Amino acid sequence: MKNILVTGGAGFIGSNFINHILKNRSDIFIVNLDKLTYAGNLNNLKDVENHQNYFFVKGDIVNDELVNYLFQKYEITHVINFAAESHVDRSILGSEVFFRTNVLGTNVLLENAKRFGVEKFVQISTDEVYGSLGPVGEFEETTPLQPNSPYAASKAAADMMALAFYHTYHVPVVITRCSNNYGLYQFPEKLIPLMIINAMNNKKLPVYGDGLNVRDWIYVIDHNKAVEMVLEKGKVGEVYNIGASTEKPNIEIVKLILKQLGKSDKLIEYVKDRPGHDRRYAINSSKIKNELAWQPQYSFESAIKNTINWYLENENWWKEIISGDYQNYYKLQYSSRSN
Ligand code: NAD
Ligand code: TDX
Repeated sequence: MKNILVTGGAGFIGSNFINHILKNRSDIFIVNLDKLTYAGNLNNLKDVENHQNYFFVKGDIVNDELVNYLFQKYEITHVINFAAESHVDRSILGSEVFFRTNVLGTNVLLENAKRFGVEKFVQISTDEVYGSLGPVGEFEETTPLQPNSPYAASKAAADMMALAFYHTYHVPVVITRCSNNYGLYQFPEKLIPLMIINAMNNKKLPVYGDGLNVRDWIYVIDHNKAVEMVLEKGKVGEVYNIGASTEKPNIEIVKLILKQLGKSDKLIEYVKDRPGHDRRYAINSSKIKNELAWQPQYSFESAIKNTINWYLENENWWKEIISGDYQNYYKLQYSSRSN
């Protein structure tokens, strides 16, 4: 039995991970430590909340006393650190909480992993640590880090600390760097859910700059299967890129969403660009494919369709979110963006 401390398990990727694991594995016990910030949502975990191999703890990864207690009480053997402040635009509005959670929080987890001698520590990082690409080329694991937003810089700092704990103390760290995820339960501040929900409400769809920035998209289940594989077979001290080779300019995604929802392109509004906006991401994931035999299984065409349908069928999930503090965030984010 593995006793895994999953942090940030009430967020988008973490909750999909927990749902996936508890449905498919009986040899894993999960302690989910999540602060339940604006992005954490226990509704994502309704199907598993009473599962015998699952326990939820509301708390902060920066709280060393709590983390120490959980390692001891649940005899933690593995850590998967999803917890983070994850939205680039929010990091541009204010960077402090990004440094606190993403850097100090990771450090607290690493210290405890060292103290208790875990078998593996999976640090969930991002392709954004590599910076921005021109029209050609891809991010390799060896690409030098050049983070451009406060979010990306905080994730890069956490990666460096994790690798330092491997080299100095032999903490069995493995780092994953994935490209842009989409799927069920994604908070509607990120491109895809934001555009779906705005379109459903006949609100303007704010496209930054010329709409030609490119992201490399992966369905969240494919990402999580890669994380599961890294947990099992990933070599310690290594970094694994994860992606599905699905590059799309933002405007293409926005138009696809409008088309599927039967809405007019007139809802599109080009707004002022994100400051420091990375132009293009493209990830080379040959290493995880060759060394761990991972392959993405979902096609973009069918998984994006399912994702849009899920938001159509689950208005209760997102209506609760957008009726809360979300409106203040939205006003703050978009009041200064109109061209
Ligand atoms: P998210 O914002 O949806 O969820 C983050 C979760 O972490 C929330 O449940 C939140 O409550 C929790 N959290 C925040 N601060 C915490 C703290 N101090 N202590 C405990 N819990 C805390 O994020 P996501 O999109 O699910 O991303 C998960 C991870 O994957 C992040 O580390 C992110 O950097 C990384 N990542 C995301 C993407 C993407 O496209 N979303 C791509 C690559 C990597
Ligand atoms: O309203 C919008 N309009 C718009 O044009 C929003 C929210 C975004 N965009 C653009 C900016 C980006 O080029 O869409 C693209 C995607 O934006 P986000 O969804 O904010 O994602 P991104 O900035 O690429 O970062 C994401 O991928 C890597 C995640 O948020 C990170 O957590 C992850 O590490």
